[in-house]
Amino acid sequence: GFLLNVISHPIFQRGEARVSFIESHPELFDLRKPQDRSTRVLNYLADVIVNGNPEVKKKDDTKFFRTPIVPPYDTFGPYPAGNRDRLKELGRENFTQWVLDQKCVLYTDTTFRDGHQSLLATRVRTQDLQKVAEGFAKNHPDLFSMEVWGGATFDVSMRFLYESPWKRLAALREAMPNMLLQMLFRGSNAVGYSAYPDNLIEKFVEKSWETGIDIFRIFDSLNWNEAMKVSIRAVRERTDALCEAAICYTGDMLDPAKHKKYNLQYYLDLARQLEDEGAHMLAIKDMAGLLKPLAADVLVRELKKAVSIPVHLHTHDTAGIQAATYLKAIDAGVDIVDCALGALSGLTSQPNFNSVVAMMQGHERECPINLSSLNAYSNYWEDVREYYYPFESGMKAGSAEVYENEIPGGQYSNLKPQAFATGLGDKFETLKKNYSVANQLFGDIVKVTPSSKVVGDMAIFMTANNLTADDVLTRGESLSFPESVKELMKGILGQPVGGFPKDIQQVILKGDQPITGRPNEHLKPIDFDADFAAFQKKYPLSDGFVDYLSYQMYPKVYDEYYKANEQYGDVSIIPTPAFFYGLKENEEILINIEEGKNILVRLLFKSEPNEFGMRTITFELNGQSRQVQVRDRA
Ligand code: BTN
Ligand code: 3PY
Ligand code: ZN
Repeated sequence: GFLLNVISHPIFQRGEARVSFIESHPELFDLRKPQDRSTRVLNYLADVIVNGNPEVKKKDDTKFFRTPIVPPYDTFGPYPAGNRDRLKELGRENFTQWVLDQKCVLYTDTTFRDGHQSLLATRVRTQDLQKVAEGFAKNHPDLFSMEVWGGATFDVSMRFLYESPWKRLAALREAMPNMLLQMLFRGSNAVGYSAYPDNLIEKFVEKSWETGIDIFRIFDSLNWNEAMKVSIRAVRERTDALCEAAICYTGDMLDPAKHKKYNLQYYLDLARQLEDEGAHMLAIKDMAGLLKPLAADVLVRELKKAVSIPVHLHTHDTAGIQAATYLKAIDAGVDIVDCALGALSGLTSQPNFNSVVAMMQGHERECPINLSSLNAYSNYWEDVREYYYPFESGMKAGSAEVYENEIPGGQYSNLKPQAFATGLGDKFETLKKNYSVANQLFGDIVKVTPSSKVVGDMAIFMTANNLTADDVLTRGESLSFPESVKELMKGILGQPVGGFPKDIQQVILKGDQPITGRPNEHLKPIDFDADFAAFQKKYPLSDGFVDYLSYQMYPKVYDEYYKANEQYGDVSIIPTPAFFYGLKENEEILINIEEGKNILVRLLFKSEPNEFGMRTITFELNGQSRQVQVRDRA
């Protein structure tokens, strides 16, 4: 067995094995047969049953889950034509003209991306999306688009769910061939938190398109258009997808005390530049939900005059009044608005799709949408949402406080657990206040991933060390600031309008010189041939080039994801309750292990730990008894 392991190892087969090879590969001594899929699934379940899923901090054993009901649809029938068919037929320019010609307002459904990113810390798993994807595409082909990918979904799916973001996209692409699939792209930060070489950005755009993206919503976290040019050009020149460039909305345009930097003229200038740069559509990205109804009226009306591309409005309902913003924007001529299905809407998520459809009944721009069908899908999500209870933010009502702290919806649901993780659970109020103090220290910047994360890091740092803004400025020399804060001040995330305040920059950089050009310019282009080959050597079981891109974005996260997959196989097939909470004694689940092959797993018995701390878990697998040994790490 041992010899067989050695000679079948790729390193040995390439003739590169030395004695140290054997020492450094303890898995060669694993003399068990290669494990099949069901065995690895049992290993995963046994581990969760004994040790819990590390992501579930507080398990509620009294929780009862209803079975979510997938609304009926014609399984064998064809897909009705949707906007993806229209885009293919008309081409990009004629398609956007078609959008402009529509009298009725169009809708993007964000449930599959921003909805759960903003309410459930991005934890929704592929299978819960996939179950309703085909039916939704068949029942609602009249939507403008579905936002399904990008933003935080990319790393969270690998980091916490051990799922491939690329497989998720491919699965949704297959299930929704008639719908436009949209992603959120952070310009020169792609789906990461830092600047990447231009040729990596280009490759990422290309592969995302090939895997299924039809619309790239591109933004820069400081509204620095310079940083968006490479990705805008990549979408235009390397794909047939639509390039939707975003202006991020912050502050309060109509408040004379606040609008020194971020006023109407500022937004109009940005928008015109993006149109000149080649954007097919313009997004107003109101990531924190600060665009009030009266401001929306002015902003949309003026943008519609300033540019001749469709205007797409995105907001978060954190304060609770964003349906009013939509009504004003629709009256002012906005072309498309972003909504999330009822059960995943509201609060830090998008406005309620179902209710917005009802609001529009009788309006001259009403778009015919089957509301009772939407309600059935909302009910599905209401039940699915229960599975994810550990990831709820605890926010119970809308809050006008957002106008002060300006925390983006997608960040809010993460900040609370982050506060608890850093021991600041009881200082959340102070943390929120410090978020706005940190923002002012940085010169009042646009706050959206990744700049929002830096403001959050600074706020945590100040809260943990009991620092005021004055302390930072006067005693800063002796403080060691978080790495992300140093990078922001150095210019690694780009330039805000007017630059960073010199005093804080000096205090934080301590003599290190900031850059003012594009950070990506200083990064060496990747040699894809050599680098990809090295990746394949290190990760022989990867999914190839797309996984290589994941690795480039998040090397450590990818490495852990890869190891989890080696150990447990593809855990995305495990039903969500079992994935997070394991099984109760005598509970039985059905797992679709591959196309057309199901296994039935029942937990029979969990033993006490033996003298070595190992527990024996006894399952019934398709009626046969199977035992798995697991170390109890408690
Ligand atoms: C790792 O982070 O070590 C690899 C990922 C494996 C995580 C799973 S989640 C359920 C089970 N319990 C654990 O503590 N680890 C595995
Ligand atoms: C992200 O980049 O993940 C966002 O949702 C920003 O709003
Ligand atoms: Zn958003």
